[in-house]
Amino acid sequence: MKTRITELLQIEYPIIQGGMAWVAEHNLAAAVSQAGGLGIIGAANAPAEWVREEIHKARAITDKPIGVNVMLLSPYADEVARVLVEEKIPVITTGAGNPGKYMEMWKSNGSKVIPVVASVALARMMEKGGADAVVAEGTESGGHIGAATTMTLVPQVVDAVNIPVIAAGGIGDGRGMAAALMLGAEAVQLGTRFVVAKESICHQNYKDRVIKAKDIDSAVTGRSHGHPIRQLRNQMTKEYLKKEQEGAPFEELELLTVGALRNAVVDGDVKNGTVMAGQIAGMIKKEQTCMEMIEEIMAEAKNLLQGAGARYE
Ligand code: TUI
Repeated sequence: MKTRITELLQIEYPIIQGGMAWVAEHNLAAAVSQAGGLGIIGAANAPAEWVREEIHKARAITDKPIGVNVMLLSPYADEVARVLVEEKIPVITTGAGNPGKYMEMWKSNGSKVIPVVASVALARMMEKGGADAVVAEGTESGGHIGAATTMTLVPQVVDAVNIPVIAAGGIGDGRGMAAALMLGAEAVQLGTRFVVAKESICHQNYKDRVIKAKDIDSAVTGRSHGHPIRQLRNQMTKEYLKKEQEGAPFEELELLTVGALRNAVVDGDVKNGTVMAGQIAGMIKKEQTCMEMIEEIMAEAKNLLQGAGARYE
């Protein structure tokens, strides 16, 4: 399956792995790239030297291209941005903000830059600023989210820009991928499905919680202070949402979540930790290797797309 994204990124399949904080480290990224997709190391809130080491470790596993996601709210974003130049990273995605100030530095170094956007306005601005593609991420996603759904955002972004669009949010299998391509996307980005990959270093408790999740098991915290985060319901979200309803200040709410994502991903505290996952978690039923996931998704999507014309005559 060739699209402008497979050509641009020099990958076999138009499947990209999301840059999930703590989860998207070198083992997962290398496995996704080795399987023909694009693996991404998530810089999240990590210091630049951690990112550099992860890049080196991933390169020791695979010769295939690997990308890095820069989380723009990170206090280390400037340092990470420079490390990506030094390491000549072929593909850079960004999240949770506007990467405008880094664009020239990255582009002139030969990187392909792909901002994650949650609105048509930012997609247009990114195209003007020289982005090679955008990820249009719907509110079904896990973690930090925008307001529009994938179903509504993707076709509106596709209509608004000429650069290729990658769909994200609520996509977990070949049906979702086929649907996204029908909306005009030229690749998909998956996060939650890869959380439960065999190569994912995520704690087994976290993987089990994703696998056991039902369709309406996620909650969104932080709406009151403008940083909405989708995660699976637990004791922590219950307390957080209660406090939010009572009008607790940001500082008090933040106390509940300091280190909480690490506690869930690394230590397996799925009760009081932050279990970020998208709405598609309810459909994810088993651990598989990244290769098995990608091959299954591609086979299903191809089959659906080939039959799509004939089925509704
Ligand atoms: O960035 C994400 N998802 C994330 S980042 C993250 S890190 C974190 N860790 C612990 C606690 C809190 C956060 C977890 N999940 N997705 C990409 C994304 N970007 N989704 C939405 C946006 C976005 C939203 C607003 C991008 C730009 C924007 O406005 C830009 C502007 O400033 O105009």
